[in-house]
Amino acid sequence: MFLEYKAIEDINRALENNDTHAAASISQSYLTDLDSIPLKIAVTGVSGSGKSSFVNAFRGLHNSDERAASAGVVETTIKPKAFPHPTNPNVTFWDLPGIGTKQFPADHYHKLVKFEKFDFYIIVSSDRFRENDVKLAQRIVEMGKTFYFVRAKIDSNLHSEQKSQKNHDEEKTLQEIRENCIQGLKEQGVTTPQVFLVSNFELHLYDFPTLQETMERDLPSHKRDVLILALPNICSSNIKNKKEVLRSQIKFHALISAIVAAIPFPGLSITADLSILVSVITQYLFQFGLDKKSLEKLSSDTRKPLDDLKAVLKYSCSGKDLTK
Ligand SMILES: Nc1nc2c(ncn2[C@@H]2O[C@H](COP(=O)(O)OP(=O)(O)O)[C@@H](O)[C@H]2O)c(=O)[nH]1
Ligand SMILES: [Mg+2]
Repeated sequence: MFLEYKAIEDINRALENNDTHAAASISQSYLTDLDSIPLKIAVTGVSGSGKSSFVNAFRGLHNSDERAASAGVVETTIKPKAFPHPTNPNVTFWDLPGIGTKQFPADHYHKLVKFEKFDFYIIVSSDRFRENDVKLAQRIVEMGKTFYFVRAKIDSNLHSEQKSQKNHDEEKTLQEIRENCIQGLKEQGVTTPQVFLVSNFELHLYDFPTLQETMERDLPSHKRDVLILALPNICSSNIKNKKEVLRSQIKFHALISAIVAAIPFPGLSITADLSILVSVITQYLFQFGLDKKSLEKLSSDTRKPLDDLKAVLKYSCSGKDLTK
């Protein structure tokens, strides 16, 4: 917000001096700066807990996508590996090696993985949280950073419970798992643990929506918008929040477009203006998951034919089909 007010103030000053070029260039650098605010999310936990699947799901990718982190393979991460967000490359997920291994002894871990460069940490487990996960959480707190415990594979717990119990009560099972994790963490010395139950295959269910809200609340405001744009399009509130963030940027695009359109070269202005519009609209299609790859994923997730999904999209932009 502060950055936005400052940019508007500077633009007003430039316009008062009739310096439209300066106004356009302030707008442009404001938008460029927004795109380059980094958000670095560290994800860690033992091999097989669901880290890679979580990183993929958060980025809106199937495990089978070529941009996905490989899931289901036994791997020993030996150094932090970055996975950029497909549409917001300034957002990166870092698969961290587990703490307490030979290469990463607990006492030197924070130096080896350069703790300070991450905005927050997600510790993933698919059963109970291990002593080493807790050690890591304690180190993170010592560094003044935030962490969240994610208990993955909740769908498979519920599925087994459903099979084995006659009077299956989903809410009760979820509460039991949540309390069990919290209790286990308290026993290991975490005073107020926050645990989020998640299925990496159905992010809109269980505690992922609460996890998103908690992350948004905890981040400083200039990073909050970056997170909002990077969240998966799993519910209408995410889409609404993205809309608000993008809406607040429209005036800057519009100003650049208006100034470019005012350049007195016949033929050139309209082309330049259109190319700005097409590029902004294309960017929006990616943000809202309406590009070709995202639509294909949606079609496979919802088992609705791709052509049916495309048929309800009502937009045109200088005659181009932007979903191709
Ligand atoms: N049912 C279910 N399976 C999951 C979930 N997350 C991961 N898996 C499976 O668990 C296995 C290990 O997952 P992976 O993401 O590779 O874990 P990593 O080793 O921690 O990166 C894979 O076969 C995944 O398909 C989940 O939320 N639910
Ligand atoms: Mg992995």
